[in-house]
Amino acid sequence: MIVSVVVGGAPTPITAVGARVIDATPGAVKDWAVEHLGTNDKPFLLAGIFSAIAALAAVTGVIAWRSRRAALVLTTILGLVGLAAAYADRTTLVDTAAKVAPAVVALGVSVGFLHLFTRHWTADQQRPKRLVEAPEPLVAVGAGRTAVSAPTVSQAGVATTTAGTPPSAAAEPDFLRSPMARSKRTGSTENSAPAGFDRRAFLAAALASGAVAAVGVGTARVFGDVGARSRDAISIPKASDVAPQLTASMTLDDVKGITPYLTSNSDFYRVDTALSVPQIDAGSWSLKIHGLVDNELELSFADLVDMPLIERRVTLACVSNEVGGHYAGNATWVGVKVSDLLKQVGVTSGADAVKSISVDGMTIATPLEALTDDREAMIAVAMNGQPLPLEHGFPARMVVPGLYGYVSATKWLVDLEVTRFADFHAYWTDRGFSAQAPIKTFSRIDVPTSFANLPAGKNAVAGVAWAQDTGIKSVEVSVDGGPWQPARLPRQDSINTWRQWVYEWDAHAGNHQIEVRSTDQSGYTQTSRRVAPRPDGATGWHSVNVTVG
Ligand SMILES: Nc1nc2c(c(=O)[nH]1)N[C@H]1C(S)=C(S)[C@@H](COP(=O)(O)O)O[C@H]1N2
Ligand SMILES: [Mo]
Repeated sequence: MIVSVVVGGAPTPITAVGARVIDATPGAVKDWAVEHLGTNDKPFLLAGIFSAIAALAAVTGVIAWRSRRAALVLTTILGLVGLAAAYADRTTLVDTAAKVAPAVVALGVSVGFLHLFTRHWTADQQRPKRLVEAPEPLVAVGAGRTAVSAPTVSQAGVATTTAGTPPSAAAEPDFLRSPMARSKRTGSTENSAPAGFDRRAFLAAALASGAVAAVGVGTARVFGDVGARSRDAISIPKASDVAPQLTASMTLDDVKGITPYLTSNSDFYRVDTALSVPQIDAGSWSLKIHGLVDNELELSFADLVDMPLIERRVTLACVSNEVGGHYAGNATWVGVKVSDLLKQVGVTSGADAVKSISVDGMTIATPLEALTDDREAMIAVAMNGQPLPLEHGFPARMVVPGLYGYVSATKWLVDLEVTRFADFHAYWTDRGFSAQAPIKTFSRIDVPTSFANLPAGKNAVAGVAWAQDTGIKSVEVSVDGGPWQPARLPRQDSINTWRQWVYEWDAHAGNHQIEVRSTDQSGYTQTSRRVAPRPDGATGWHSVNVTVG
């Protein structure tokens, strides 16, 4: 099972337990994890769970030394915890199989092998301290050879030698008469093994459990690859309404060290609560639209991409992004306008929100207005010319320009319910984040980086700024608290995309602090006041300190 996580990245009871840990983690701890561990928070959590499992396994081993029954009971309980977590974590039918099956196998394998490993261990608290076990459970591993040791085990689980209390002849195992075994006996750790310990059987069982793990990896991969195979098999039709041609005049990509205008799929930030990426087969996927509507609708993937498709460049941003942070990315998306879908179902009066649900149970509430106004919110099916990457929501996700991801960008989307804000709860708003969360006007210095050493003279100070659904009007730079100097901006692509900026700085020797701020097209200039991401997004000017000369 451990191998299957490491090698296959497939869902296992471990990730299921992890998912429950994530859900139960207080918001503040989650903020800390997102902020300090970034996208590494998942490996970090898994490493933590593995350590805990290793510790539990060691404890179980020690317990088994003293009482097999207690160890078996403990292992069964742990297996059931994993099974329960896997069951709670299930989503689709395939997903249930992919998650619950490994948990059942894990339970069976761990209990089964613990039983096998310790089958002949007879050490038990109930037994007198220095009793040497009768060797009935000897296992013959080969003609004339038995590999069972029979030292005594003290009450504390620490082995003692039998010196001075020779076992009765009847109780003496064969090996005690073999010269090799005898020589090993003196002072060897072999004596710390419980009665009935069989090294060969132990090795065989260990090998067998390795084989079972390998089969498990294979099985997990077959289940686990459903999404990848489906993604490889589909193609997305061309959009009938395409984004304006992207020209060199809209970017500053030639400035060294600047964030590229378009973020590649592999560089795109990822923030979600999914420990194992949901695996969805587009062929069996469907999207339900229901709630306060005249006609409910259920669309297959083919139905969805049969509708008119639009192509737009949109910059997504995460509310957890700190000043200077990198939880934002700009991509070309293709999808179906949410307003087209809502027209088709007919929204009834009184509705003011749409609750979207992902296959893994994420619930996100979006204001109805943001889904129907001219920002052109979409159900996206392609990202930068490819079907959505699995990590970014394959086969379909929401993209709503101008709203932070946690109130809009539902990945692995399966359900849309037209409703009222007053009538339900959503995942993040239950954890202290605001229900309404327009992206705040923001700017970041990409180059130079903090603590860089620069030559005196002309240096490019550059970065990105965004104010989705409003548009960036200007960006200014201040050095050492001096007057704000205008940065140069390329031609605006769209109000929903970030804008790169550059300022030619004539640097003099010494230590300097460079600050940036932007003004959006509503006339709002970023405040210097630093606030944390919770509850509705960070504010403050980004600055870097550099040494010149
Ligand atoms: N199913 C699901 N969708 C989700 C999330 C999630 O945890 N689960 N996180 C949201 C958040 S907080 C953000 S910022 C965006 C990030 O999208 P990305 O990972 O594609 O960059 O996805 C949103 N959609
Ligand atoms: Mo987010």
